[in-house]
Amino acid sequence: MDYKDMLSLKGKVAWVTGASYGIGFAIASAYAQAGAKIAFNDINAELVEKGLAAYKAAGLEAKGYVCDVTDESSVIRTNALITEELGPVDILVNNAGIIRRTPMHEMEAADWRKVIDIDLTAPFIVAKAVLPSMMERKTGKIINICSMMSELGRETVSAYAAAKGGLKMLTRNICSEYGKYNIQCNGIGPGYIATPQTAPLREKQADGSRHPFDSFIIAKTPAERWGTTEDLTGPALFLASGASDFVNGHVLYVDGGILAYIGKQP
Ligand code: NAP
Ligand code: GCO
Repeated sequence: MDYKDMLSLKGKVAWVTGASYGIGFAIASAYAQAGAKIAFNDINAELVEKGLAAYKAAGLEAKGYVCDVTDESSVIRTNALITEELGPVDILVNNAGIIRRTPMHEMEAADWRKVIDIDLTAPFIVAKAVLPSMMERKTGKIINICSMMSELGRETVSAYAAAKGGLKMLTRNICSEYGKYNIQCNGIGPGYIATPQTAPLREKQADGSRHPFDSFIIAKTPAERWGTTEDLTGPALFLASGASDFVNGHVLYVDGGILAYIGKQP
């Protein structure tokens, strides 16, 4: 075993969904630096252009595709294009996601369905598209971006928690069903990470003080800080590489210790 090359992704094709910016961009950038050929998609041409410019500015090569991950025919088409242009997908990261913060008794069913569609049904659709080739080649890594809400609830995020809890179980089921094909499916459960998705929770108050939710997260996190997108890259690289070939059906929480901690004592 050459431990030096254990985390190398040389020659691998990685598809990271919703990776024009945020967590997906950081993970795809790490994979590119580890030697993988990168494909990413986003929901419209403007975001894909923005993503392509960001990869270029970072000195990295990536191919961008316009594809809504909830649209099965578009996902199948995109998978075929990636296969033609880069090769069959070896590593899939189901990263695209949205959140709605609304008290459950006020939430429209249409909004609930949208969150479930993007955060839970889409990972099924994209994984389903890449699985046949992975099965045929007897190799593959599928990484689902889960959440603290795969384990915990909180006010206003019912649909998101239901979707991310479901995604944890989809992770275990893909592992159960396809482990015999040497396919590993694992999750990453990020703690509270500073990205556009969580920006409203960190907005400064009118008097310049911290948002109460921001202070709450600092107090809930033994590391006493928000995570950065870079904090997720090492774990994501591990789960995409040969170093994790016997790790399957696991959710790796990258949360600065939130899940281990009862919270700051008064
Ligand atoms: P983000 O900044 O909002 O990025 C999400 C990306 O997914 C955006 O590029 C978004 O495009 C794209 N997307 C949304 N719907 C899509 C669709 N139907 N088809 C294709 N792409 C779509 O979010 P993030 O914070 O980086 O989060 C990435 C993932 O990590 C999500 O699954 C999120 O739930 C999860 N997560 C985040 C945190 C955190 O603290 N930030 C913690 C745990 C888990 P638009 O710009 O058009 O929306
Ligand atoms: C929220 C947050 C979370 C995080 C993340 C935690 O409103 O509570 O947005 O859901 O984004 O998923 O792991």
